[in-house]
Amino acid sequence: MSRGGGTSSGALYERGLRVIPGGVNSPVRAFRAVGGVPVTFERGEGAHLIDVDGRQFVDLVMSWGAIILGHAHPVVVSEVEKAVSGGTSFGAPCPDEVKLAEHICKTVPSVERVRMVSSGTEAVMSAIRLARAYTNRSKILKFRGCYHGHADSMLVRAGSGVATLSLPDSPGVPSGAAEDTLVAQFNNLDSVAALFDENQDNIAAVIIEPVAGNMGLIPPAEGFLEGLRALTSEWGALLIFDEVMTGFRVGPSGAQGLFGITPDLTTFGKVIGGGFPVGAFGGRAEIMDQMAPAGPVYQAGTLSGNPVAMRAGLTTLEHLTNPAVYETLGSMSYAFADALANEAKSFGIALQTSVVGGMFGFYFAEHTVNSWEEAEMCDRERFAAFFHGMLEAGVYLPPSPFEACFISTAHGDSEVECFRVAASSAMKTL
Ligand code: KE4
Repeated sequence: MSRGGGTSSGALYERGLRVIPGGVNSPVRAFRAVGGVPVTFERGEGAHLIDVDGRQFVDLVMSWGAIILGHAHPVVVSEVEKAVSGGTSFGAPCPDEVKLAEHICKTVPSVERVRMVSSGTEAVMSAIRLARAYTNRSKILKFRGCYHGHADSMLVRAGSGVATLSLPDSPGVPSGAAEDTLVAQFNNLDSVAALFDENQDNIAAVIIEPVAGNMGLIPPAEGFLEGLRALTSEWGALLIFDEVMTGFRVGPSGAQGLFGITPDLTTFGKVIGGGFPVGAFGGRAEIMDQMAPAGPVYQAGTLSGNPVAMRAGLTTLEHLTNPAVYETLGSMSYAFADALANEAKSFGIALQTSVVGGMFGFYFAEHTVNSWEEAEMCDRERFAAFFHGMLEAGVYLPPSPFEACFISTAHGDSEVECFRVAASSAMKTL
């Protein structure tokens, strides 16, 4: 039995391998961590994906968190259809880019100015350039297992697909780019303080996923983010919250609102594009106004702020203004995580789960997981077997133990029950 995709997925994958490196346009999709043939999907409907062989799955990837209202949400589709009928990109200002920027600034108090780009990677890359320019320093401190996109300086001990493929770093990243990247341990303030003691006032910024979603799901330990804020302020470094994943997913003002921390810069992506290619970075006006053409720091993009993506993002965020939406997302995440934990318990299988807002994670491990070092000790073989058991039972999980699960407002009790039944049958095979 070829695990993973069915006959048509397999045929398309074979064709893809002949013209696309690895047959995919983003490595983590290739099932390398779990084996088998990647599933090719024809369409999405609410909480479900339908593959090219007509099989339906409960989707817990949701385009890696980008789809928070469910696939093909009727209002998003209708608004996008209206926008696209007026043209797709002008390379000039359009009304919705102002409206989306206003919405983000109103909803995330630390953001007074925001610049739209076309991916999370671009947002992070630009925020780092801005931090270096603003502080006139060169070093950037990141955390082992955190993933911030594929800009050279961030491909150092990164999570997500880099960890999935067990790439220590990436060839092609010149030592000059990597040597200015310092790496600390997530949830370990002493490791951060030590690097500041060592590098003094040469650190331009600390960049962090305030909730680590690229090594499974690891919430910040009590006091960790507060400690980062204190250390960066003490040393004159900027604190960058990479909220590409958590922004508008874990709460109306993202993780910074949830944990009450004010970063200097924030990066966004995924949800703010409503499924279209959008990233953004923002922060205090006195920092952001260093960006060209207001200031000297250059950054640009042909499709930045295009009317269709802006309309999709704005329509999506306008459906997320009621805080009750996040209470529902959070309780639904717990329903999935608890179903998993209960099934594991009934089979005597060691499993750890974690939940933050509209995302949850799990590890096959006896030990609790609070850092990359603990995440990488989880049982990857057991994860791979569980992944395929779930896939066979109609649930599409992220194909890597170093990713988080994402739900949408379209996920409900029937999806939880389907998930529970699938987990019960998958766990029998472990
Ligand atoms: P993109 O360039 O993929 O839009 O965003 C990069 C990025 C930046 N920061 C954080 C915290 C992120 O999670 C990401 C991208 N997330 C991964 C999923 N773990 C995208 C999936 C993929 O690489 O295919």
